[in-house]
Amino acid sequence: MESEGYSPLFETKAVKGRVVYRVFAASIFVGICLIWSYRVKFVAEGGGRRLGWLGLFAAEIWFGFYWVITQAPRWNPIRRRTFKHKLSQRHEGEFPGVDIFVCTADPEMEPPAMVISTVLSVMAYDYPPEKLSVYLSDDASSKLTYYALMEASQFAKHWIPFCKKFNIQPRSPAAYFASHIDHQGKEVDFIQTLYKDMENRINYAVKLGRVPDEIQSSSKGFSQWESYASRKDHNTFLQIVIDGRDPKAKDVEGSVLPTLVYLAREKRPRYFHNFKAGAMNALLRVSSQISNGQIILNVDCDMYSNNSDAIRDALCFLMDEEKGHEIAYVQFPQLFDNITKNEIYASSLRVINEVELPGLDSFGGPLYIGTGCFHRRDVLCGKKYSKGYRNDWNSKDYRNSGDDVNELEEKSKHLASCSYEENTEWGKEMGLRYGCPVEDVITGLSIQSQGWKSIYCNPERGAFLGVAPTSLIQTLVQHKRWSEGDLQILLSRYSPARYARGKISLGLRMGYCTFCLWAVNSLATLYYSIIPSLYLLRGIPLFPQVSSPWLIPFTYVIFAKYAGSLVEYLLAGGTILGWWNEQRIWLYKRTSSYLFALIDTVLKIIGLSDSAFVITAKVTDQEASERYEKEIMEFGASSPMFTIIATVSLVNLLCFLGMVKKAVESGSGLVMTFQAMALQVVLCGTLVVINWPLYEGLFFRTDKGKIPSSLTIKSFTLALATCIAFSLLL
Ligand SMILES: *[C@@H]1O[C@H](CO)[C@@H](O)[C@H](O)[C@H]1NC(C)=O
Ligand SMILES: CC(=O)N[C@H]1CO[C@H](CO)[C@@H](O)[C@@H]1O
Repeated sequence: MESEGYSPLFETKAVKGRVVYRVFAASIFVGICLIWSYRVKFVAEGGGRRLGWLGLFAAEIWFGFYWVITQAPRWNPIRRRTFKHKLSQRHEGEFPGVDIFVCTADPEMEPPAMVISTVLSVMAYDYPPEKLSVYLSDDASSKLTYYALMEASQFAKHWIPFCKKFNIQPRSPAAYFASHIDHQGKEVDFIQTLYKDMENRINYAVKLGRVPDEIQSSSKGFSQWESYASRKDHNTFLQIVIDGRDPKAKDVEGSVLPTLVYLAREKRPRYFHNFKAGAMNALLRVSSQISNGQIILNVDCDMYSNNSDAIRDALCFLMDEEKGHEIAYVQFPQLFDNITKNEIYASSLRVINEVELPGLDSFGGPLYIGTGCFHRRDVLCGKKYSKGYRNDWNSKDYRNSGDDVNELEEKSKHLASCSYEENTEWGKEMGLRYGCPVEDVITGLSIQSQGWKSIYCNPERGAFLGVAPTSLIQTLVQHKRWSEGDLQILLSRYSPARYARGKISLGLRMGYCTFCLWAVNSLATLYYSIIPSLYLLRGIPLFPQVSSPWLIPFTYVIFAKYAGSLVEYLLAGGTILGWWNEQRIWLYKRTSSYLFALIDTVLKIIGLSDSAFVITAKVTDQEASERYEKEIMEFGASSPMFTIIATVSLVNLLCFLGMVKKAVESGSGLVMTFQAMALQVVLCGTLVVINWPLYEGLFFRTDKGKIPSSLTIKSFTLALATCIAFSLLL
């Protein structure tokens, strides 16, 4: 659709099959209404049975309501495609500056060698290097990370020209050499040797726990650590490691290098540091003095760039002459490169990436998920949307090339000091918003509420690849933080249920609620996965009998819902076993992570607890790593979360076995029991089957990843006590 010489830089297409989906969804909704009417019409008699019945009804009301909410992202899905050749034809000479922020916070969980591979991958984008600046924020203020960055700055002189000459992908050296084992050619071997040597030096220093003295004395940057008291008490360390405007800073082919900056903001025990949001805001200010790029890309330190065109993809949206000026940020999906085929921890976020985020794009744009996102600097710094706003890409706001670098460093340091933000709007209306464990989502919501749109960009070749959790506890802890943060957004002043009304569309508000209500799901799920089984053990039916026509809506809703979710999962590129594994993790997340998130949020509201930011470890030991590759579930630790999921699984096992035993003993047989309580038998049986890996971990395994015996005893006792108490009381 070209009109009067304007030809857009991107196109938007509706996904086919929407009508079919809507009819299907409507049929499920009818089924849900019938289930509700059944519960109202036949309220059970008798104290005990009635109680169980009403609880189920409440759970079904919740599930129905939540299901309606989750239809928003599925209602109107779209796909976007960019035209990068048009972008270069029209704008090649006037590209804006791009500042890339990489955040790290712990050299043990996030090894320096991994961090610099990410840094190198983003330095090697196909983009004019004089317009590219990379900032590493190190909240651990670790000499080791700083040292690794110094090494990387030397290696970059070989790596960047090598990448561009041979147009290799991906441009993270670690990922490249891991995936191209059988490469040929002297040049490749040379670079690989350089890389391996550097990696060895860095890993040696890490193993030693300190940077060797001769290296420290050879570089003036290390002297900054003289004032260092502890990780939580030190000055700002700021070093322009490569100054792109320095005529001497050239790679081995004589081309300009991107600017590279190390920052460890000031920390004092008296001042709260606001985690990653605080680090990002310090970076925003410091970078405004050094390069002041109009576009900001932020990536986590484990998320290397897998697609050297990603900046150009993002610019196709932001620089589009017609629609570009209303777009605040362009979010790429969070993808992972260590996912096993059947994703035992469901960590690929497949449905979120392929269904929910594209679905929200049609209602005003995806959430900001904290990594792989291109922002407009102005907007991130608090600019409100106004009609007719036009960005001037030509405003070259660069410092003079003659400025003294040392002076610049000294001048910029106070911008990263603890007290700088006192009595300012930083963290409130400017920069990333503070006070929420998911600072990214709340910031995105607040930007959208100011009238801006966002875009979801999901090119065929994944743009950013990170490290997914490789054990059950990591997965559960990560989801606890996410669901807790999202729930806090619902209760915060930015709540998509209240504050955002009239500011963003209803579809988008429902979309946010899909995530914000994760934690609330815990109660209904816990009820549904325990109570019907206990009633089954007692022989009390809570669902229609096989002979009753009311069984039809139940069966239809269950069957259609799961068939729909399976198809969705397969279309998103998953496997059948992967889907099955996801159902298991879904159960575990809801009964543990979400439950704890809900409890913690309630405690926080009544003032009894504080939230903390937990970093997910990016390292695993050898044996655990082998189990991960064989898709064997990793427990290993003792955690209250495991106690819950193990107890629930054992309650179901005991109920199922008890039911079979009773049915056989009473002579009436399994057929009679099934006719009277078909759905309870199926539900309990499914829970037993899906929990199989857990029973293995409890009883059969002998490796280190099994469930500790103390936990086995504890959860078995709890489960047995629950069953007995229930039998006696009812
Ligand atoms: C990452 O890039 C490589 C090419 O270097 C590609 O083969 C691979 O599919 C990409 N990964 C993802 C997840 O898209
Ligand atoms: C850090 C980490 O755990 N990386 C692992 C990702 O998965 C691959 C296998 O798929 C392992 O080899 C890595 O060690």
